[in-house]
Amino acid sequence: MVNFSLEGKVALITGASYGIGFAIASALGNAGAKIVFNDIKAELVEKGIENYKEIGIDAKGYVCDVTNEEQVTAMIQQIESEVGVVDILVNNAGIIKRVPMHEMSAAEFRQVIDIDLNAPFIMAKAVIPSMMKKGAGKIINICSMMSELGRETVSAYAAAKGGLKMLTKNIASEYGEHNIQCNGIGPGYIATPQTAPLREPQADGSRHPFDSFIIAKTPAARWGTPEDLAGPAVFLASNASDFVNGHVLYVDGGILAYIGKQPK
Ligand code: NAP
Ligand code: GCO
Repeated sequence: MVNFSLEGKVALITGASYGIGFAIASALGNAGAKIVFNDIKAELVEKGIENYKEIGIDAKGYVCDVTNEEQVTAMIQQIESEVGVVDILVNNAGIIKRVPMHEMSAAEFRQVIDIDLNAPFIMAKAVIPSMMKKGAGKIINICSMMSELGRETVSAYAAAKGGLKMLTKNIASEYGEHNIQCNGIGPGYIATPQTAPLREPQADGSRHPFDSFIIAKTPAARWGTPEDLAGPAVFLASNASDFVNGHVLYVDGGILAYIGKQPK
């Protein structure tokens, strides 16, 4: 019998007050996991707890900047004493800056790398020792189309998400013998606040050019929703994927497989 249940597991999803993190945490909660999440702003943690309560999930929220190793270590210790050892870590928190590379400051580049790549390292490093003691663990890194492809203005983000794909493979390689599986989810273009600027209707009411571009590039001919990521996340968080390790599962409606629809 394939086991997709997460009963008795503690799942920590970073940056999960809303967006993709909220959808993944909700799915893991509905599969039986105890949900723990963090956000960098206290008011968003409070809002997130309310949002989870509205869908029947009694989540615990913590204020923590995932780039700050001291805050992360303290948060993991608090979670272990208040809730239990983290069985499932989803490194979801992330930002993007859309700036032509020759105009991007080094500080802006570093900030994106810090949140999108250094933080998943800090978070994984904080939970792996207890997973090793327990003899099991699941780490899921939220990668991107930009783990495979580049595009104008997203150099820092692509570098971070490309690095996150390789960090995923390296954690899988280094900790597989401890029955810790580390995989990635590579969402396609998903309708969340992060991509709202790319879907902004034009002054004349027509679609944003990038919106039309993504529709033409996606065999499913639609943007993804955060809920499209729910099933893949439950699969990678469950014992059903115990022999899947170092893999990035692209949930992109087929973008990576498709040359794109010929313009009329
Ligand atoms: P989003 O709507 O911008 O949400 C990002 C979340 O991360 C927010 O809750 C944000 O909290 C949190 N966060 C940012 N910096 C943080 C920090 N230093 N410490 C803790 N939390 C922090 O983004 P999303 O679209 O849901 O994306 C979530 C993840 O999926 C990101 O890693 C993104 O790169 C990835 N992704 C998104 C898409 C897409 O099309 N949307 C596709 C592929 C991959 P605040 O609001 O307090 O800043
Ligand atoms: C962009 C988008 C993408 C998505 C996602 C695609 O500006 O190209 O924000 O980067 O966020 O990462 O998988």
